[in-house]
Order: sequence, then C-alpha cells, then structure tokens
Amino acid sequence: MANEFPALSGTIEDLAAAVEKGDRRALARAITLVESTRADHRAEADALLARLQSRVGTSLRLGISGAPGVGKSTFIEALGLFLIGRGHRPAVLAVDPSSPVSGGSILGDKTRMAALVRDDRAFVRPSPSRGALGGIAPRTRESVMVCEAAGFDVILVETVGVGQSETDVAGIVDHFILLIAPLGGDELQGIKRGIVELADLVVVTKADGAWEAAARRAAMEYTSALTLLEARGREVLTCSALEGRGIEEIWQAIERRRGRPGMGDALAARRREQARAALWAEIDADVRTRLRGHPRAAALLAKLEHDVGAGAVTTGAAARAVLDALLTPEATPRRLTGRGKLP
Ligand SMILES: Nc1nc2c(ncn2[C@@H]2O[C@H](COP(=O)(O)OP(=O)(O)OP(=O)(O)O)[C@@H](O)[C@H]2O)c(=O)[nH]1
Ligand SMILES: [Mg+2]
Repeated sequence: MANEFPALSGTIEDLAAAVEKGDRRALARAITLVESTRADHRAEADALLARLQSRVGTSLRLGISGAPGVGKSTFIEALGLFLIGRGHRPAVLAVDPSSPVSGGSILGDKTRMAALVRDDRAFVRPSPSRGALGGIAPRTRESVMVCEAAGFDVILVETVGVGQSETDVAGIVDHFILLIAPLGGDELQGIKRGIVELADLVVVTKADGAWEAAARRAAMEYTSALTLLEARGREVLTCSALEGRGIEEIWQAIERRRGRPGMGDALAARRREQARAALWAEIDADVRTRLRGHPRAAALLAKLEHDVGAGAVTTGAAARAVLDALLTPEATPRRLTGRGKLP
C-alpha cells in the first residue's frame, strides 16, 4: 500500500468521479489521501470530501471493538459475507491504534478476511498508520464517508480495544458492538464499565466446541451485569463466526434497534453531535499544528518551555501567554455593527 501514496494523476474532480463510480483503486487512493498528514494533501482531501458530500451519510455505520484476538476480524468477515448474501455492499475499515506503522495487522487482517477481500462486492481497508493529524478517528470518519460515496452501504469499523480507541470509534458510528471472549468473571474481564456502557450490542464470540457452554454462561452474566448498570435495552448475544452461527441473529438485533420508535431521530441527532465533536477535534489538532509552525511562536514557545521546566512560570500561565500572543491580535474582530454582524 505504501507505494500507493497519492501520486494523483488527474484532478480531484476526476478522483471524485471515479470514487462515485465505485472504482476500487480510486477509493483506495482517496482514503490514502484522506489519511495523509501533508498539508497539501489535506487541502485536496477537503476538496474531495466537499465534492462527495451529496452522496455521504447514506450507509449504516457499525463499530466493532474488543480485546486483541477476541475474534473481531473473523466476525466481521462472517457478517460481511452474510450481508453480501442479503444484497448489501459492506466496506471494512480497520483501525489499530496499537500497531506500529509497519505493523503486522495489515497482513493479518487481509489474510483473516481473505474471502471478503476477494469479493468484488466488498471492500477491505487495513489499518492506517499512526500519528495521523487529529488522531485516527477524524480521518477514519472521513474514510467512512468516502466508502459511502463509492456505494458501500454498510461500513464496518474494526478497532482493537485499548480504552480510548473504543470511545473514538463509538464516536463515528451509528451502532457500537462490543465483542467479548467466552469467559465469565466478576471483573467483567477487566473491561471498563464505561466501555460496556458505550456498547449498543454485546456479543460473546467463539460460542462453539468446548467454548460453547462458557459463552452462553458469559452472555447470561453480561445480561445481568448490564441490567445492574441500568443499560437496559442492550442485548447480549452469542455467536460462532467460525461456524457462521449467531450472525443472522446479530443482524436482526441491529435491525430491531434501527427500527425502534424514535431511532431515526436519535441517529440523526447522534450524527449531528458526531460532526460537532469532529469539528472540535480538527480545531484542537489544527491549533497545535499551526502554533508549532508559527514563526513568531517558535521563540516564545522555546522560552516558555524552558521557563516551565525551570519552574519559573506555571504551565497554565505559559499556555495562555502563547495563545494570547498569537491568536488575539489577529482574531480580535472589529466592532460589531448594529445588526450584530461583522462589517
Ligand atoms: N473457535 C473459534 N475461534 C475463533 C472464532 N472467531 C475467531 N476465532 C479465532 O480467534 C483467533 C483470533 O481471531 P481474529 O478474528 O483475528 O481476532 P481479532 O479480534 O480480529 O484479533 P486482532 O485484530 O489481532 O485483535 C483466530 O485464531 C481465530 O481463528 C470463533 O467463532 N470460534
Ligand atoms: Mg483483527
């Protein structure tokens, strides 16, 4: 994939048109562009997303998270193939915040989802490299949009659960599915309460062979644990992705959830809130980048970093001094006119 780095031939309009036609190479390129941290690529990515905007927002977005090895990729492949059988076109985006840039997850995901990778009706995109501007989630959110514009109608986002990653991914999908291993335990397998509360659906994986009874027991334990957490209305199901059992029930549970009274409005509100949060994530990241690259900031930051280290000034005062010095003069609006608008 590395050699695919946007050696863009043609214009953004060409690329957008090719994406809209469902051209897979164009889609892969568009995602690479969206994930790029280069400033000129970012500008092109923004232009591309603006071009694609009218076709965005039409898919069902599912987040699938869980501990390493719990069975996420196997589950996604089984669900993806099931969805293809139902006439859907699934796209898979894998987010692995823990893998190094050249990590093994890329190969792992591709081989693990081999049948899905081979199928023309699906699209599988392995993990982006780390260190993306503004974190992985904002860029993944945009990759979801590009997949939608290319005609994929169910987007599955896989992420390894490491705490923050679940929160990030839950923040860009409609339904967040937490996969857990078929092990019981009072400690809820060390899964943080907050993460379980994020889940719209909990699935105990590997409910087959020697694990089957344990999986059913774990599902019952989680059902009562969720009831205690007053997270009622969240279902706990079991599945064996290897044997293809439980997949249809999980899809039905998702459909039931979507069909609940008021869910249309709730999902629309969720997406509006997600857009707002993404805006602020972009602003936070951009402010940092611009400050660091600002010529006037360099000297001031160097001095303040030194002073903070020496204990000569508090971190809060130093931070405000930087922002005051650099943002205020340019950002001060001229006086508002009588109608409350800037002249
Ligand atoms: N018995 C059984 N094994 C399974 C099932 N699903 C996955 N596995 C096995 O569990 C292991 C991990 O599966 P993956 O699907 O790669 O798990 P993952 O959560 O995607 O792993 P990472 O992406 O590395 O975090 C593999 O050896 C799978 O064959 C299942 O339904 N039943
Ligand atoms: Mg995986």
